[in-house]
Amino acid sequence: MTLLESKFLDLVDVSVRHDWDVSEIVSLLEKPLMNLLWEAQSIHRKANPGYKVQLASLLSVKTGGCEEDCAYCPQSMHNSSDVTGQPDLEVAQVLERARAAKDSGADRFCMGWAWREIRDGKPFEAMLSMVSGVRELGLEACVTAGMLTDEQAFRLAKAGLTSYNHNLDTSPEHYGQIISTRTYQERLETLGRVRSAGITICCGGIIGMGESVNDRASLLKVLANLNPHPESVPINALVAVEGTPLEDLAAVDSLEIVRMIATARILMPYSRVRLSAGRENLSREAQILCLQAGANSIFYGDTLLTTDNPAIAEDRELLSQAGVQVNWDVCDK
Ligand code: SAM
Ligand code: DTB
Ligand code: SF4
Repeated sequence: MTLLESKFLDLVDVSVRHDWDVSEIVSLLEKPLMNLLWEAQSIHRKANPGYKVQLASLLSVKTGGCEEDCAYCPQSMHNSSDVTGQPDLEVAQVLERARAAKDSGADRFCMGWAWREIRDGKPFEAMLSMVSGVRELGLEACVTAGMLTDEQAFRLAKAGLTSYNHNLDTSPEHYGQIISTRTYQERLETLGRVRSAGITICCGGIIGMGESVNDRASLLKVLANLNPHPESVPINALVAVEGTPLEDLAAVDSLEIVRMIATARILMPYSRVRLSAGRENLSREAQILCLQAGANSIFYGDTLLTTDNPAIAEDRELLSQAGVQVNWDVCDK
């Protein structure tokens, strides 16, 4: 870093707040783009020096047939997408995929179950073995599997789980338009159980579901006012899947994603902000703007849960063109 850069960064304020109100956040989301980018980038450079991007690989362990009615989700049994219930993957298959992810350079392995809530029994015991197996490979382990009890959270923590993903998805005000089979409050309670068990939280949302700027600000307010902030904040753009009630929605403008990421970075300076679903619709330049605005993680690997993600080779080229730091030693071995 040059002397001038370091003198500038000395002046940047990265205080961590938990008392944001919606109007302040709307003002950030609506700032002239250049000013928003300047502010987000300054905070990001000071709080997370070095532009390091975490690569998170994603695998669907239990696919389809979910009882919840999330309007965006191809895995809901209320929707008529092509995704049908599949047999659960077994521990050995999952660990093989985790090893391959590690060999291609991933730092974190995220596993998904299309469940409303975790039930005890054989699949939960298998989940615990997957978590400990992923940790033994030296990767961070993340699980997303719906609601859970205190006891289940405690057992996941004991198995070594790094993080539990449980998204709030949209604002409390817009939630009823998107999901009717569970409440916002239930989501918050699960997050509380995860936190109490000592597991880090991965919690974010989706844009492009017909929400207003106020809704985006309101979601960000809930996230930023959690204390501590979620360690990871995935920002997804809706992947409009045929057969879901949101299938006809137009792809969200890429600059809206940049704005959402920049604002999340300003509100939660030290969290890992993940540029998540929807990258297939983003140009290389839009993705680089997202990284510049403060995204410091991406989903890495050819598929998300049931939909496509950019190919590994394409991402490696993108990241090297952007000059960000990733775990290349592993990739190049
Ligand atoms: N069933 C669990 C739950 O809902 O927490 C875990 C799996 S669920 C598929 C994980 C997250 O994926 C959802 O909370 C949502 O944010 C995201 N997601 C699902 N479908 C999506 C889509 N079509 N576009 C963008 N994000 C999506
Ligand atoms: C998150 O926020 N996004 C990921 C992960 N957490 C589990 C899931 C995206 C799913 C996109 C639609 C699909 O592939 O089914
Ligand atoms: Fe089920 Fe999760 Fe999909 Fe909702 S988002 S339908 S809870 S898999």
